[in-house]
This record gives sequence, C-alpha cells and structure tokens, in this order.
Amino acid sequence: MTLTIATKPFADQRPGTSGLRKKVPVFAQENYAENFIQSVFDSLEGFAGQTLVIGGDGRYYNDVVIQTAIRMAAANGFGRVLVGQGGLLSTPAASHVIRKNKAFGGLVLSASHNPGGPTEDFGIKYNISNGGPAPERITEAVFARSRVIDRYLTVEADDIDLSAIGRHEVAGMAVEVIDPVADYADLMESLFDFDAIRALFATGFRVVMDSMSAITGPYAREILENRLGAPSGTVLNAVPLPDFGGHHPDPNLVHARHLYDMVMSADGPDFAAASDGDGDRNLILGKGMFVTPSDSLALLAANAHLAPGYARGLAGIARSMPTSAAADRVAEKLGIEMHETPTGWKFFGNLLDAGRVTICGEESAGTGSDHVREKDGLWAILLWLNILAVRREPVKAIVEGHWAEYGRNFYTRHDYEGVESDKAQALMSDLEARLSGLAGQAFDGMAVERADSFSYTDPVDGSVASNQGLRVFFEGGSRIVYRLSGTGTSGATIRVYIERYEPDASRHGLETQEALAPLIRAADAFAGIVAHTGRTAPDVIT
Ligand code: VG1
Ligand code: CO
Repeated sequence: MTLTIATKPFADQRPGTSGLRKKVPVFAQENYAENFIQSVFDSLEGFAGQTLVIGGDGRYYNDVVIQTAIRMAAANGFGRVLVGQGGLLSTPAASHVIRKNKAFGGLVLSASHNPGGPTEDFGIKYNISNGGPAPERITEAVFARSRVIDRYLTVEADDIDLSAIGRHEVAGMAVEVIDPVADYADLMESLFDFDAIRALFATGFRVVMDSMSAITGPYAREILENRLGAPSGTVLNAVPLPDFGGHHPDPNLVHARHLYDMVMSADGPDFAAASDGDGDRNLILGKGMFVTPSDSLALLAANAHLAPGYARGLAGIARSMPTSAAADRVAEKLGIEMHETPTGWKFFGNLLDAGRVTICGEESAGTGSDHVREKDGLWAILLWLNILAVRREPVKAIVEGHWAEYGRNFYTRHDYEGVESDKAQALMSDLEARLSGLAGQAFDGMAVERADSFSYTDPVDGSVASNQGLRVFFEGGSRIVYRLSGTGTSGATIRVYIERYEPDASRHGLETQEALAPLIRAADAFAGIVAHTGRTAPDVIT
C-alpha cells in the first residue's frame, strides 16, 4: 500500500523566521511540497501511531497540500490526523488543537500576512507537541535532510472530503475533520470575562473587527457576534478567501488604513482591530489612537490581572529583541522576570513551557500568552476588550495614563522591501564590520554607548542563536536595530527598528517620526542605506 517515490533534493528549503515560505509556483514544482513534508517527518522520532494536526489559513494551494500531507502522514505511520473543516485552522487554533488532543505535532499551512493567490505566497510550518513552532534544532535538521532527500512515502488514496465534519480512513489511518472554531472559542471564554464584555457592548460601545478576508472571520463572528452579542456586521471581510480578496492580509497602518481613518473620525468606533492571514497578529486602535504593538504588549502585561485567566498575576514577560523596552518597565514594577529573545515565536516556547513567562510579544503586532504556543490575534483583541470592560475608560486615556506612569518609548520600524539580496547582505556585513568602531562616536549630539550583533542563549536548554540583528545603543537608552527579514519570498527586506525613551510627560504628545527624527537620520548615516540600496525612503513605516 505504501508507495516509495524517488525524488531529488531542492537547495532552497531552509525554514525562515516562521516555516518555509515560497511563491506558489515554487511550491507547485513536482515533489517540492512532498520533499519538505518528508524532510520534516524524517527529522522526527517516535510518531508511529500518534496524532498529527493539519490546517491552514485557507489560502490558495492549501487544498492541494492538505490532501498530499494526509496521504504522506498515513504512509509514514501516523495513527490519526485531525484536520479543520474546509482545511481551515488559524495558527493559534492549530496550536490549541495540538495541545488539547495531545498530538505529536502539526503542519500549519500558511504564509501568514503575505498575500495569497496563484502567483503569491504559500508556506508550511511544523509545530511540536507543545503546540509551538519547531525550535531551530528541528528546523535545521529539516533543512539538512531536505538537501539529501532521495525518496518520499505516500499512499494511493482518494482525497478526503473536508467540507463536512466527520471521520474517514486513509490506508488504515484515521482522519477526523473537526470544527476549527469551537475549541478555540471555548478556550477564549475560559480566559476572559465574557459577561463583562457583553455588558460593555450593551452600553453602546462600538467595536469593529476586520478579518481581512482571512482566517479569523469565522472565529471573530462566533466569538464577537454570537457569544458576545456584538451587532452582526461587526466583523468585516469575515469570509476567508484563497486570495484574501486580492489584499495584503497584514494588519498594519498601511494595509488596514481604513480602520485608522475610522477611529480618527468623530463618529468612529470606540475600538477597532484586525488580524492577519493566519490569525496570529493583531492591530489595536481606539478612538483617536493607534496603539503600537510594543506599547500594547506593555499595557496588556500591566492590566492582564483584570481578566480572569490572568488574575493570578504573571510569572514573567518575554519580548523579541527589536520590540521596544516598554514592557521591561512593567516587568520591573511587577518584580517579575523579563526576557529578550530573537525574532520569531519559536524562541518563546521554552520560556513558556518552563513557566517562566506568561505573556510574550513582538513589535510586529504579535502578542500572546501561555494559553497556546503561538501568538494570537483574537486573544490580544479580547484581552483588550476585557480590560476596557473593567476599566470603562477610553483606549486613549488608558494609553496616555500608562505613558504618564512609566514614560513613553517612542518607537518605529522602517522596512525597505524587495531590495536585491546581495545589496542587503553588503549593507549588513559592512555595518557589522564597523560596529565595534561606533562606540564613543557622536551623531547629532547623541553619543553611541556600544554596538553589537545580538546573540541569544536560551536559559532553559542552553541553545545559542547568533547573528540575530545588529544593535547600536546610545547613552540615555535610545537604540537602532538592523536585521534582515526571514519571511519574505522575493529579494530581501531590511528592517530598521528605532526607539527612544522619553520620561517627560509634557513631550509624550509628539508625533512619532518627529520624536525620532535624529535617530532616523543616524540610522542612515551608520548603515549607508541610501548609498547601498538607492532607497531614499522606506516602503513601510510601522
Ligand atoms: C516577521 C516579524 C516577526 C514574526 C514573523 C512571523 O519576521 O518580524 O516578528 O515573528 O514575521 O510572523 P521577519 O523575519 O520577516 O522579520 V507571521 O504573522 O508572518 O507568522
Ligand atoms: Co501571521
């Protein structure tokens, strides 16, 4: 019954920040997806008879790869596959399904916030039994395997009907098509005070959620409209589409500009939010205000105890290195552990498993907690709503109050997209070579204190991740960080993260780009962005 199919390796299957992401035509090459999935299975041990979870964000090509993965799981000896109805599972819901069912692991088919469609992006990520992204030890083993693979295993079997919940069998392996929403919605209900949020909505508090034609539509409708009683139509673009309606499902001020315009208008909603392609990112807006993700992390950590799931307090907080230090001040005040990790959720897993941190976040609009092992867009939105339901103050007042208490970390990220890879590499190696010489130099009156290349030693298992971004620190706590994106599918994206701490409340109202202008100039002066790339302005500012 098991078929052994001969294949030849592809050279480009190294997982990036979050799994393997490529254009659909790359994935559609003969044996390309098969090679990667087999390389994953060949890098794991002890899964015979165990459960594998499979789901994705519904993007173009999901339907094909899900059927392939089911057949290959059967051939490789898994005992059971759980797959979301319609092939759908948001990334956080997949994490929960893995944990709840004590699965061996899961395949999440998504390229997250990247566009979808026949010529756009697709991706595959492997998650381990804790529900989180595979650590580098595994992703590197998968890459090594992918370079020498010469066969994959599959079975001859028809496609499974994923349109309805039910049980099937593929070559002796059980396949269960499950409700992708119910368990996740129950989990949210167990963490948050739904009565309080319902009561808030009943006061006429107006909320808008944009699912951007991506995975969170069915989840947001069930939770916000059905369980919390928000008016129907609260969730915009609630039907997941294979091409996300031709849009870029990235919840930032560029791709969700309309939400920003809504909350800035006098008769706009009190709260607006959005999530990305696979449901793990969040955008938070209040009337008259965009909450930067770094501030959101700090605010959620400072107020989490107002939600039942976190009333016990937090064990600690973790943030990715480029994320602003706003959360550090909260950790300090609470007297709890604070951790700074490389970019990517896989680095939070050990800290969460060890019970050392409860809340984690990244500047890229990712926030989450120990309830799953992925960042979780709707979770962040619901925690905000729970806090608003208890405090009954506008978002803007809560944010400004937080700054007044802790000081404000002005923060921006400038992205230069689609830069030729060799030019981006040259910029980084050039800067790295000059890093040690920067200490002691001054720019616009700002003195450089030190500069380095970020390296992280995991405090739980001692594993080391090097070359995780170049950092320039100034006296007084300001900072510039440079790194190359690990999620793109064409050319290189240079990310420049800029931060300045401002304790003086009379200066908290400054416009962000203005408040950071000298550092933005310094960022170009140090790295020679214009000289290396010819770009005079970033493509995306967050
Ligand atoms: C980006 C973000 C990072 C995030 C990753 C995956 O990675 O910067 O914070 O964890 O995307 O998010 P990079 O390497 O491009 O900077 V998602 O929502 O795309 O799974
Ligand atoms: Co995502």
